[in-house]
Amino acid sequence: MEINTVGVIGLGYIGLPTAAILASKDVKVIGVDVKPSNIEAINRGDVPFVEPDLATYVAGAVQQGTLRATDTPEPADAFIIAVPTPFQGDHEPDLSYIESAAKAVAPQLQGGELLILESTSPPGATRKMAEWVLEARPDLSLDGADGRPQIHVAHCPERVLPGRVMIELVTNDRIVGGLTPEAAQMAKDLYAVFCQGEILLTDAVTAEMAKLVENSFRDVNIAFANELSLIADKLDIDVWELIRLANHHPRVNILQPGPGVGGHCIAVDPWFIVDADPEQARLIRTAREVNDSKPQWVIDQVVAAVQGIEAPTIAALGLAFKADIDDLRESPARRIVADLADRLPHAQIVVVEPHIETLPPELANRRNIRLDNLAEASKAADVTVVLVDHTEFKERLGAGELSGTDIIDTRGIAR
Ligand code: SAJ
Repeated sequence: MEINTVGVIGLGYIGLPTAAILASKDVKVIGVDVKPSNIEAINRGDVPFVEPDLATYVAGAVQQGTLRATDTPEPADAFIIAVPTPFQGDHEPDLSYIESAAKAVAPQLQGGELLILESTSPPGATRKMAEWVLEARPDLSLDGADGRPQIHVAHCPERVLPGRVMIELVTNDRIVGGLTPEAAQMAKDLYAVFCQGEILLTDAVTAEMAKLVENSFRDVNIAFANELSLIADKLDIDVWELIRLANHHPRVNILQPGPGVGGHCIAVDPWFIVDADPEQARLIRTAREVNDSKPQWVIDQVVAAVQGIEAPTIAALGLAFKADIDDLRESPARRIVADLADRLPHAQIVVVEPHIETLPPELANRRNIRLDNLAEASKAADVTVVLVDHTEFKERLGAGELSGTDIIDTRGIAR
């Protein structure tokens, strides 16, 4: 079946770029979002968040008439579901957004359509999505049984890096897992419209796990580096020198320790594997725990460093979840600053974050936290804690700035 019209459900960090790139290839795209301000912005040709080059694609597609945003799904040949999958309770996946999307799409189906789940999902979520659709539409089927028209369901996880989305959508290889081989092949044909990477076919659960495993691999390896940083501190050796030396071995490649793991993927996805098999996923769970406990260790180090100083000033360098971005969501640095302000009410905390103009809500209006530049922070600080390895910090600390203060360096840039 030829796919001329695609409904994209969820116009966020993944849905909107996917919608825009398909529309740029002359596919008619109907984008669906629950947020009226997003719909209005997109229909004006604007993008409601920052992602390089995306604005050009969206403005072009809206002007060409190939992309339109609305609040309810409409009939289409294929649907791509790109909604959030956060966790709830004790790190259990929350599939309620997928369920709502499935129920919203179901009334639009006639049979023959392709449904793709793009959201990062726990194993079994694609089948669950199909079940929600078929509950609402018992007249349809996955296999054509009893003469009921078929729908084709596949999982195609996104793997693009924020900041490089428009490039990586085209160049990355993709994994496509079908509930049936036919569904996988149909999804491959659709992605081939814009994806120049290899498109690899498998079943839906393997595709779900592949995405989770990629991020867990990284989490486990960062946890190894973070654990080494604690051991090195006990032994009074430099963990960065240790890792640099060990990495000279041809088959060793240790990642970097830090103040903890931030972002909305690596700190979340491994829990989906733990939830799927709590008994066996021991290493994956421990890695999460090691990485999640690192911010507390950093806080304890700062508290120890200011002991005995009557009214200490602490310079906190960086709030973003990683270097050279302005994204503060799920950032360990943010948690460390907030907790320090609670633990040390008599201290002044000067936050330096060159990528923002105002502090996030939970840090703003706190008597003992202020945002300032590096020069001012450097003048005032008794103790400096490096939380993000922004290029600007690397250059200026490398040039000896802040060398007069006691430095707790969670990123290894002040040496
Ligand atoms: N970090 C360290 N030490 C390191 C590397 C990273 O502490 O050696 C920390 C970072 O500071 C940050 C966190 O880990 O707080 C995550 O950063 P990241 O750059 O490793 O990854 P993300 O979250 O920006 O994007 C990841 C990518 N996944 C992989 O590299 C396997 C991306 O390709 C995925 O598309 C994305 O997750 C996602 O959406 O799942």
